[in-house]
Amino acid sequence: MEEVLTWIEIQDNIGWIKINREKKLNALNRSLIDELHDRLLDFQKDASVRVIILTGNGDKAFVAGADIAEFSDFGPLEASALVQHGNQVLFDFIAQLNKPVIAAINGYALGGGLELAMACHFRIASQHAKMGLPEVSLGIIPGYGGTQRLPALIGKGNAMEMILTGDMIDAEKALRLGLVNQVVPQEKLLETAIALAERIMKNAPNSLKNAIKAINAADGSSKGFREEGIQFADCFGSHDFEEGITAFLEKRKPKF
Ligand code: CO8
Repeated sequence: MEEVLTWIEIQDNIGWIKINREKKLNALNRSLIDELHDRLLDFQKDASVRVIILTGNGDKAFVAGADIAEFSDFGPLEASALVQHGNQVLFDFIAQLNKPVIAAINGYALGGGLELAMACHFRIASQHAKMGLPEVSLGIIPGYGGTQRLPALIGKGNAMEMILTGDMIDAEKALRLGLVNQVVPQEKLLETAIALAERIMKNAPNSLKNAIKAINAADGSSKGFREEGIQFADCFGSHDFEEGITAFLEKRKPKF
């Protein structure tokens, strides 16, 4: 039987999606990406859903990144195809969805996991959440919009520091930088997300749709996203990529 990677529910006009791959810290593989797309599409079509809340199962991880094992032997063409597919059906799809999406970050949001949270329209983090874009430690760069959405949220200088060091930051620092909207204790995470959804749902759905479109237009041109795709694919096939990925899979530090 196929693994069920997401759990959904509609309650009081809120569409809930919980990512359910806890043993792998909810790492995003292609099946999970496709399943998330289908769930989001259903919620987009369902008029009873006014706001969507996306969270991870368990209290350890929202999403610890793209599934490293899945792309470990990829060359530039396969990497480019996977990342383009993911961007189209999930990351850009969420960013452009006509209903607000709130990420409730219940733990690690790393690499593709932070990129997923950044594609959402709001981010609420639990106090113990850790965020970062550690791709450079694997010999690649962010490919799911991170090089574009992070500077838009926290400014170019702060984004340079996070992406080039690959360091994780805690929730309080993420709040100071403007990466998340609120930080709350883990046990209050979902109720805080619901409270935000309720404030939003008081407003006109058509206005929310149009406001999302207009705010997204402030992101600048698509040139940056295109360049990210080119540089991302270029990393695959390099010696650094081989060493970075092999080191992760062998549970050791890479030697660059
Ligand atoms: N991919 C695959 N498996 C993962 C991932 C991941 N991103 N993260 C965790 N896991 C797995 C571990 O391998 C482990 O599996 P197993 O039990 O079978 O050995 C299980 O989840 C539990 O993880 P750990 O034992 O490592 O848990 P720890 O508490 O010791 O550490 C960390 C938690 C610090 C979060 C650690 O798991 C970690 O560093 N994970 C990787 C974080 C990372 O580098 N993320 C970025 C990935 S690259 C990416 O997102 C690129 C996006 C661009 C597009 C790519 C498309 C081609």
